Amino acid sequence: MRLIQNMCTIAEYPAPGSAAAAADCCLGAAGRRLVKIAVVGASGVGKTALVVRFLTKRFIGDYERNAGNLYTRQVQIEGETLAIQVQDTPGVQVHENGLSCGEQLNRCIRWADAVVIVFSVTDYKSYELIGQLHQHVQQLHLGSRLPVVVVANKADLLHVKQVDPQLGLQLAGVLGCSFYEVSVSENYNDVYNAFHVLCKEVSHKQQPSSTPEKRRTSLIPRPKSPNMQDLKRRFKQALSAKVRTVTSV
Ligand SMILES: Nc1nc2c(ncn2[C@@H]2O[C@H](COP(=O)(O)OP(=O)(O)OP(=O)(O)O)[C@@H](O)[C@H]2O)c(=O)[nH]1
Ligand SMILES: [Mg+2]
Repeated sequence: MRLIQNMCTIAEYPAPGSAAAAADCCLGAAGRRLVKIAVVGASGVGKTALVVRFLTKRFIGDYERNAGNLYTRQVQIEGETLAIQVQDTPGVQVHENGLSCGEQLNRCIRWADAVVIVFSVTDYKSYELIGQLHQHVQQLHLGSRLPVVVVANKADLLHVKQVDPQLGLQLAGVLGCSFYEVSVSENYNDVYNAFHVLCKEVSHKQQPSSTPEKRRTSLIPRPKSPNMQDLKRRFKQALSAKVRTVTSV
């Protein structure tokens, strides 16, 4: 694993829809395909811990709150090296009328090719947010279904568990997302798998018809290039026929 860059904020990146963003959309450093992932969820569920674990394999235990940093690393997906940008985000606030997503968070979601929605199994309220958050994410990407993975974190804290992982699995099924129960503090592999599956989904979405298209074009018969020998022969035949006609007259 190679940590390429960190500590940039999303504000430094081109606004979605701009010409710069269009140029930036699929290619990262060194012309690699780029996958942009935003990590969202309620406050304190372990978003920063999850991102740092994925990037460094380490669990530190104490993280700056609402950091909102952007990180980049490379990952191998089906033999191809992709550049991944991971955007940590501030915790979503909940008000009486529902979710309150600030402009910074909305910008991150619009920028992303895929989203990780995190809740903590020790916080039922963070689980209750998942449906609304998923809806909000899809609303900001109207017209294209954004790949989303739901992650239930803090699986190690059995004694203070408030959410049965089955509930998370069922909800993710209803929303059409993948689901991972992880303990960021105790297990790196599950964290890696959650990101890996998401990257794979985005990668396939970025090249939806590459294989069938290739196959289709290879099936279309190419027009034969003119055979010079054959042309010469037919030209000679035509000439001698004319000569014969002339002499017979
Ligand atoms: N036991 C345990 N603690 C965890 C786990 N993941 C995160 N934590 C702890 O949960 C607390 C919150 O983690 P953060 O990563 O800061 O949570 P966050 O979602 O980024 O929080 P905000 O930035 O405030 O929205 C920290 O004390 C972490 O050490 C885990 O899997 N198990
Ligand atoms: Mg954080």
